[in-house]
Amino acid sequence: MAWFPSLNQSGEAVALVDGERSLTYNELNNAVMRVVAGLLNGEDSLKEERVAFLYPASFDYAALIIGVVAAGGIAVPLSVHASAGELSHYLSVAAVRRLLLPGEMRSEALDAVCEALGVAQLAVEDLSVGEASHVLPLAAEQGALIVFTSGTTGKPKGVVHTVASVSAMVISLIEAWGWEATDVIPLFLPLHHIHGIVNILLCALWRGATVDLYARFDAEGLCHKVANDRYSVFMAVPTIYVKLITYLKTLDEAKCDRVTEGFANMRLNVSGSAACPVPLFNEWEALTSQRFLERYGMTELGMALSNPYEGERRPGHVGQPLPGVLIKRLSESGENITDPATPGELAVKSCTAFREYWGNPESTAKAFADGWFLTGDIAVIDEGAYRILGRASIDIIKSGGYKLSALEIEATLLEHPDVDEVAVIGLPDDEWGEIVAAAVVLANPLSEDSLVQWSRELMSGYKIPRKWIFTDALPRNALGKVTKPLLSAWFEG
Ligand code: MLC
Ligand code: AMP
Repeated sequence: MAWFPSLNQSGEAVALVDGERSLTYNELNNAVMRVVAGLLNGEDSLKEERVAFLYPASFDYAALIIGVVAAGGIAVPLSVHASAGELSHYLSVAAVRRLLLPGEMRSEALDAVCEALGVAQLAVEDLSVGEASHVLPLAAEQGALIVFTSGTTGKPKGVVHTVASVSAMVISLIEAWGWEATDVIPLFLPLHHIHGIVNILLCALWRGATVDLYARFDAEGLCHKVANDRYSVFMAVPTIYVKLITYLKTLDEAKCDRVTEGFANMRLNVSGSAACPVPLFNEWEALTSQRFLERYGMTELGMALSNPYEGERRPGHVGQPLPGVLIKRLSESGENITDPATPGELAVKSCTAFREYWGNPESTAKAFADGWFLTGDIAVIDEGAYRILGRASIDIIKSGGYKLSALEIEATLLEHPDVDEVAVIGLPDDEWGEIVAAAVVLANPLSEDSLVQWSRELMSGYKIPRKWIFTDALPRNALGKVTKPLLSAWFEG
C-alpha cells in the first residue's frame, strides 16, 4: 500500500512553513525516514504499537504522524491542551508505551502519569539515528491512527482508523475538492481531531501542496497573509468564521477590503465540524463573495456528506454523500425512512469508516446496526440535499467544533467533594454554536470561581462550563431522571 507517494515525488516543493522556516518534501521525507528508523530500531514493523505524541503544529508533528504509520505503528496524536488526567486516560486506553514530546510539554504532573503507566517519554531528537531498517509493507487493514472522541457514555473512546480508511479519506477529498500541488492552506485547527489532521494536513501533504503552520488561531496574523493572497484554500469551523468577521469589523475600510479580496481570490472556503448557520453563510458571501462549501463529517467516518465543489452549494445544507459513502436514515425503532421530509438518524457505510474503538468491543458493537454506523445525527433531505436537524442525544454538545460529552463533564464535576448533584447541557450561542452550562447542587458553600479553578486541573479549558446556576434541587421526572430540556430555560435572561 503506497503511503504518502508525495514524499518521493514532490522533491524540492515546499511541504510546510513554520514562521520563517520551511521544509521541502525531500526534507520531510528525510525526517519521516529518521522517525521510522528511530522507532523501529532494527525491527521490521511496530506491529500496531500505539505511539503517542504531544507536539504542537510543527515539522516534528508532520514527520511523526506519517512516520509512525510508515513504521507499522498506530499514531496517537494527543491534545496539547489536555489536562494530566485526560492524558492519563488516553495513554492508558491506548496502552501506549512511548510518548514523544518536546521538552516544553513536559511537566511534573505528566511525569507522574507516565511513571504510573510505565510510559517512556522522549523527544524526536532522542530517537536513535540507526541504519534505515527493512520495513514491512503496510497492510490495508492495519491500524494507522487513533483519535479520541467523546460519546454519550463514559470517557472519550479511541477511534481506530486503518491505513485503508485514512488513505480513502484523503484520496476521496483530494478528488472531491480539487486539491492541486499548487495549493497553499493555513493550518490553525487543533491537531488531535480529524478536521485538522486529515482534511487539512494529510490531504495537503499527500497532494504535494503547502501547509502554513500556526501555533493557534490568530485572526490578525492569518488575515495579514490572506491580504497578501498567500492562500488558495481555507478550512475552518463556523466559530472561526464568526471570529474572523468580528476581527474584520475592527479594521479600517481599505485594510478590510484587502482581506476580503484575499478570501475572494481563493478557490475554496470550507466550513464544517458543526452546523453553519444560514446568516453566517450569507454574511461571509456578502463580505468575500465565497459561498462556503459546507460538509458533514465525524471522527468515526471522516467526511460523509459534502456540498459540491462545482455546482449548487445550499446554505443550511450539507450536500450529498461523497463517492463511496452509503447513507440511509432510520426511525427511532430502526426502520428505514424513505420519505425525504421525515427526520431520521443518519446511518453510514463507507470505506472511510473506522475499524473499532480501541480495546472496547462492546462500544464498537453498539455503534453499528447490521454493519451501518449509527451517527446519532438527525437529518432530512430537501430537494436532494441533506439537512442536519440536530442530534438524537441531548448529552452531546458541540462548542466551537469540539464535541463534548455532558456526562463526562458531569462526572468530573461530581469528583469535587462539595458538589452533590450536577446537570450539564449545551445552550445555543451565536459565536460558539453551543456553550456549556451547568446546574449544580452543592453539599457545602463553594464559589463559582473556585469550582472553575479546580476544574482547570482536571479538564481542558474548552470543557469547563461558561454558565453556572447553583440550586437546591435539579428538575427531575417521576423516575428521578433530570429533565434536561427544562434546564435551558433556567439559564435564560
Ligand atoms: C477555546 N475555548 C473554548 C473553545 N476553544 N471554549 C469553548 N469551546 C471551544 N471550542 C476557551 C479556552 O478554554 C479559553 O478559555 C478561551 O476559550 C480562549 O481560548 P483560546 O484557545 O484563545 O481560544 P481560541 O483560539 O479563540 O479557540 C477557539 C477555536 C478553537 C474556535 C479556534 O475552539 C478551535 O480550534 N476549534 C476547532 C475544534 C476542531 O477542530 N474540531 C474538529 C473536530 S473533528 P479560558 O477560560 O481558559 O480563558 C470533527 C469532524 C468534522 O468534528 O466534521 O470535522
Ligand atoms: P466529532 O465527533 O468531533 O467528529 O464530531 C462529529 C459531529 O459534528 C457530527 O456527529 C455532527 O453532530 C457534527 N457535525 C459535523 N459537521 C457538521 C455540519 N456541517 N453540520 C452539522 N453538524 C456537523
